[in-house]
Amino acid sequence: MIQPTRTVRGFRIFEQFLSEADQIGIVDDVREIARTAPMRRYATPYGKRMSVRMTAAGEFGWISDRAGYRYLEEHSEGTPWPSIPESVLRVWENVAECGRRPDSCLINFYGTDARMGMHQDNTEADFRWPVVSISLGDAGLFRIGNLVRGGTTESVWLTSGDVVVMGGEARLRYHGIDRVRFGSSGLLRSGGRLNLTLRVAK
Ligand code: MD6
Ligand code: FE
Repeated sequence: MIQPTRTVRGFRIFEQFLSEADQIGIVDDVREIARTAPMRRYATPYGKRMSVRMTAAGEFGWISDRAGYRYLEEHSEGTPWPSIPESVLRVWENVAECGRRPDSCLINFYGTDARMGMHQDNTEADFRWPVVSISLGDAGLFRIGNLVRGGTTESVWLTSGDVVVMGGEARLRYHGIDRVRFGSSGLLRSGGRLNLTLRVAK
């Protein structure tokens, strides 16, 4: 199995895991997904809107609204989410080290000033399965905390082509994106950061 280049509080980080050609291929696949299931800014249960734009692929997409966070089988009434592209499934196969395939791929887009507050990924049915994340485009400052809110944190810059595996004892650690270094990568013509997270939702 391929070894991570860094491990921070149990998050296994594979720096520059994807070649430029791989990255371009995934961006093309994401554009196709966004044509079918357009990116949206969801409301949170607390009544604010997220700054990040989101869509999803797979059997289950992740959504948020005033009623809470959850996985849904459709992105608009009766319309299933697009399937997870092969280019993305291949990444999971290479790093996830588990017997399941993901059934959900959440896609986040960060424009200027977008960020994501500290959170746990805890809406999946079984925390034995890891979450695998792919970063594309502008660099994002990823903050890693603890199993409960608060306490000390460590931050790492995730750059285009980096892959992170959150599993094992790190599976329920708090984490977030403090800021994006807008314009730091040439991958996306108009700038911004894309992050894909693969999960076993159900
Ligand atoms: C992001 N990532 O990188 C947000 N979650 O934009 C996440 O929230 C995340 O990177 C679970 C595992 C890895 C992640
Ligand atoms: Fe997360």
